[in-house]
Amino acid sequence: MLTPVGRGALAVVGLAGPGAASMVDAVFDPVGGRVAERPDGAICFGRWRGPGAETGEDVVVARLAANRCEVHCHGGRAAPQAIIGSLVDRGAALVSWEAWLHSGGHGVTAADLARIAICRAGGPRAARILGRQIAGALDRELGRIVGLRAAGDDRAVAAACDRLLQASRVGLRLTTPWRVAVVGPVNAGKSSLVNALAGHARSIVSAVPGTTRDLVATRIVLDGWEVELVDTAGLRPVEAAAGAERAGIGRALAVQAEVDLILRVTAPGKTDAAAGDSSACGGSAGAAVGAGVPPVIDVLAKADLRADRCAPATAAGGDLTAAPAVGTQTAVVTSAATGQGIDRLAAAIVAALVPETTAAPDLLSDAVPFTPALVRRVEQVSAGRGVSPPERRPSSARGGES
Ligand SMILES: Nc1nc2c(ncn2[C@@H]2O[C@H](COP(=O)(O)OP(=O)(O)OP(=O)(O)O)[C@@H](O)[C@H]2O)c(=O)[nH]1
Ligand SMILES: [Mg+2]
Repeated sequence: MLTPVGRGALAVVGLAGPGAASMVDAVFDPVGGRVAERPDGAICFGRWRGPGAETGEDVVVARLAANRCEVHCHGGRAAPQAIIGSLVDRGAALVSWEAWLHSGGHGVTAADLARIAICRAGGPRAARILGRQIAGALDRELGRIVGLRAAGDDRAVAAACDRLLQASRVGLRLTTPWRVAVVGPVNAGKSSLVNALAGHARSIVSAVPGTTRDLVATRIVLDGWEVELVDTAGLRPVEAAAGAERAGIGRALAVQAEVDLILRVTAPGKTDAAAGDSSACGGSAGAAVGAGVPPVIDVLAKADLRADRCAPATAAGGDLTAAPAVGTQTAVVTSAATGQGIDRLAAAIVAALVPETTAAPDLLSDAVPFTPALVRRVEQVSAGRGVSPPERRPSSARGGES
């Protein structure tokens, strides 16, 4: 089945392999002639026969070729499953939709892989980049680099490969969200901050310190990029916490090593020392995303309560309206209560996670490797080992599609 499972207006079942059109004719009564006798590209309306005389389903069959058809039926589960069942009864084998996309008779190109990846794209920016790879950007660039190698232009090969490998940092994250941990002392306003960024009440907020006990993940899209915010249990000396809260603090500390960025939240009256173990945050301001240790953005929350406490931030960062740079001591001042600074924080998160968006916009506007195998292919070309030929799959016999 080529369409997502679930309720929908339409479902599409694909059938590929020798005799696909004839197999369809065995269970389908078309208006205007058998599918096997129609030209390629024919659209055939008719009735897919059910088990009884009165049963069946009105469908549209697209004959792509004698060995490749699509059956377009009603959405939901029952109609496509009945159609798939009748084809399997006649000998069709089920294959995954990914295998179907690869069954056109050619090898695995970057465009083929992008067609699969785009189904899992996180946000419009990722979809746009993968759309360009579907249109052939990466295949063309790999071909061009192989040509440069053949012409002996090693310097141009190195430059082109470097560009691709730089772009792959973002490319490898197009189908998995960037992860951002929100950490800090109990009651600092972490959950409120997550809710303000998400625009809905995802995490429980309360005045009781130690409310959040477990990791709470929330996926949002910031400036077109998919980001997973991970709310954590507030940090306080573990001897002050017991049971589930203590376990939660352990998870809050551990997750910081696994994320791309840390938001270190403090509230008025909470110094770093009061944070209990803020040094255990693990991150370091100034580190680049992806360099091993996650970088940190300091967030001074509850700005509405800190009327006379903005001075240190101003002194450290100067203009409070300016977007802060990761790597400086500048903190972002926010208030979940009034919305102050939330947009600025969102911009700072994107700038830290994907600095390429502004620093090197051209890097992502053309060929971008987006799977580890594609990155390896670039590395092979860069090392002078050429491009491995596309994998070829054995052509299956008759194949129904699931
Ligand atoms: N005035 C004001 N109060 C806030 C703000 N953000 C949070 N609070 C309040 O501070 C208290 C704690 O907020 P939470 O968001 O639950 O804090 P937390 O850091 O997640 O707390 P724990 O999960 O217990 O570690 C709640 O009473 C919130 O209503 C803010 O920007 N301004
Ligand atoms: Mg909380």
